[in-house]
Amino acid sequence: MRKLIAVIEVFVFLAFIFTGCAAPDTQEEDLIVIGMSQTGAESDWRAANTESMQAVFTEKNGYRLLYDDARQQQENQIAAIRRYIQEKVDYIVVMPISESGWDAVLQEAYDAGIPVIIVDRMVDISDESLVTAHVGANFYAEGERAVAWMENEFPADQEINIVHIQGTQGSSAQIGRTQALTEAVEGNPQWNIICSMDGDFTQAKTYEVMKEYLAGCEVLPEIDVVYCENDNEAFGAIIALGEYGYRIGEGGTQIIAFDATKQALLYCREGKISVCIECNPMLGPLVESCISAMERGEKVDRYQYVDEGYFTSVDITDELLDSRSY
Ligand code: GYE
Repeated sequence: MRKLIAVIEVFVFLAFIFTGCAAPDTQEEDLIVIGMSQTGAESDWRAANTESMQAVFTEKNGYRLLYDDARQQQENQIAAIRRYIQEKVDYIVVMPISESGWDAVLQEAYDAGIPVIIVDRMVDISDESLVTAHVGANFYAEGERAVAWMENEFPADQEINIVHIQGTQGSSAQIGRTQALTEAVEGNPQWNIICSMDGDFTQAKTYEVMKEYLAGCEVLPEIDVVYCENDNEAFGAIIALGEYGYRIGEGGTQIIAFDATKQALLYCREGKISVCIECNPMLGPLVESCISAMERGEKVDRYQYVDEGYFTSVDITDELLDSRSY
């Protein structure tokens, strides 16, 4: 029996040599292991962001991607990072739900010698060196683009009523976009925020809070602008406003939305969304080039921002829609 096993072992060994195949273990060992902690799946933007990462971190490209969906809970993200540290992954990639509360766990990753790349939103930490790089967007600049559109759209002496629907509280996207609006309102005595709500970046929550707000008004207010901090919030707001008889678009209630996903661009072409402020979710290639540079021993820039713009109905061409994959 033992002889038979030995013969089989020799045969398997020769088969690997002659077919040119490496044993599966060796192949696995060559892969760069990425532990990724994604915020959740709250929006179309998020789905596109996850897909963009999965498209580049493939075995074909030399990677093994471990993926964890934190379902919008920071404690789930922290638990996933701790698991990745124990598993001794090569890199940790985090899309942080909020800015605060990361010092301890990122220190643990640092002590374990695992580089951490923060993607999309930022973290607010006391020691910057705990993070190797941040790949994402400048959310304050996005907010400034929305404010510039408003300044251009409404005459300076016109009183305007704004409903502000914020994103997930404490996330960089919420903080930056909110800050730009708050500062603009402080500088424009004619601009009034008549209501501020948390839409948590989802269509369902925004539909709910918007309806609740309108249901609680004795007289329906005139609303000139709804500043939605992402597209899905805009979709929810449009449905709720429609149910209360609001006329959406120029001359009525104008919707501002952030992200510029395909569905929002289609709405923009129809006039349902007046301006789409772009936020690019396709960050996978940039994160991958950052990691491959580190693999080659090169130093990478700590902050890497993507270029973004904005769109109004005149910009929505068939080519743009065809080229939009998300
Ligand atoms: O705008 C929103 C998502 O952090 C930039 O999060 C991201 C934001 C994006 O849920 O749709």
